[in-house]
Amino acid sequence: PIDGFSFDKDFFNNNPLERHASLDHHNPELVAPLSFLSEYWSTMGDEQRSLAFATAAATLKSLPFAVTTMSQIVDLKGLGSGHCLKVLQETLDTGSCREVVAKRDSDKYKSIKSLTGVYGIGNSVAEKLYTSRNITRVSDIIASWGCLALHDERIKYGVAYYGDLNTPVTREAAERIQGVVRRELDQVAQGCKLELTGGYRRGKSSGHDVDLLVCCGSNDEDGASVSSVRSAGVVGSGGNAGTDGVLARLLRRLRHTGLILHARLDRPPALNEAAYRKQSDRVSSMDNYEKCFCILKCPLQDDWTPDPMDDIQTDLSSLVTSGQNGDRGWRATRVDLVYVPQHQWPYAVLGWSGSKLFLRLLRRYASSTLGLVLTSHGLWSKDRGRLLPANSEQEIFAHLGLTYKHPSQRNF
Ligand code: DGT
Ligand code: MG
Repeated sequence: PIDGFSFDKDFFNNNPLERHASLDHHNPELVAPLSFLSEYWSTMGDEQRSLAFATAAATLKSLPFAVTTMSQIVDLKGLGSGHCLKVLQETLDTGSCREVVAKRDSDKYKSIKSLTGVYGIGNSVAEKLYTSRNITRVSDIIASWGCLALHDERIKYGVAYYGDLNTPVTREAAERIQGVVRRELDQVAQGCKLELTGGYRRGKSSGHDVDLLVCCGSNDEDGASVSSVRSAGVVGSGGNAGTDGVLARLLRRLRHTGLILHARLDRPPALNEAAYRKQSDRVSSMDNYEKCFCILKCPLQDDWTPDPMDDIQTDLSSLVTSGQNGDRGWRATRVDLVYVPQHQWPYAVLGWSGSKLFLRLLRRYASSTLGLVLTSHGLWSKDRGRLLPANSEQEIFAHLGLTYKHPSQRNF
């Protein structure tokens, strides 16, 4: 017993997926340095180290008591090697950690952090810009734009709307986006589901983007065609031309109403069941749904309506000017629209509700303990490839032999 709590350490250690990780936990001071180190390594492109610190942070988040001495935690599973323990010891002893302070203040980290904050710039491009072009800030990108040869079109918009896109999106704003998308979706097809997932579903009050899943029932599962979306002015990638599906029609409406600043449609080639399973052997969070990565105008007030006649700028300097105009009734917001066929809905909702670490642990558990393959598309037995159907998240947890976990407890 610790401070009156009866804490079953063996159960805690042996059943990591039965732990509850809520936003409001007992150890914010100890979680902060570990979360920072996870974020640090993710920014610097070392996902393995990032994962180790994220796992340690999640372990502390799910403890039912506030840690006061190292003896309470030294033998907890999930705290990893001595490195995390050292960080925790110093934080408990002194209230801070020198490694965290040094890393947070390092010039390279600050630069890579600024550069990867640009939509469309990942670690490797940021690293190249920093090392070979001496680019350290977004203003450097703007100043050297002509000679940087950044061909990914998203970057131009990421630079122009940098301020907006790096300001957390409140739940209220996310719901307003859901409202405007709902309005246009209802014009496209009747009775569709539109679910706000990601961190908001786990109870977060803000996030970096708005993750919306769309499902229009079994009669309309073809998603969007590249040709029709291109004609709506949206950049498509890959995929086969097909019939004009819900996502294509939705995007066209959003563009016509003047809500889209940028949109990139991702229509992966159709996969058969065997290919779904093969793809999921990677413990990746990527899936094969048709989706659109957008930057939308999020109204600042409920009564704002977009002007469809607004000029859509495409050159960087006009975009930057428009991006810095804070007085326009909207703010640029990253929105992911994902089209989900009805029979895969519960799996997609589970996959897109996160957290990324929770899903990673769940997939690994399904695979290594049960010999099953779990993805955002379904759950299969590895040997015979039998699909385990589910009508709800509860049924998925039941297939996995786990107690149902409410989204608010999945903040690993
Ligand atoms: P945020 O937006 O910073 O508040 O945090 P989250 O938790 O909403 O994280 P986010 O938006 O990056 O992703 C939400 C969940 O959706 C996460 O568990 C992973 C999943 N997810 C995100 N992007 C993709 C994707 O491209 N494919 C797949 N399969 N899953 C994705
Ligand atoms: Mg999100």
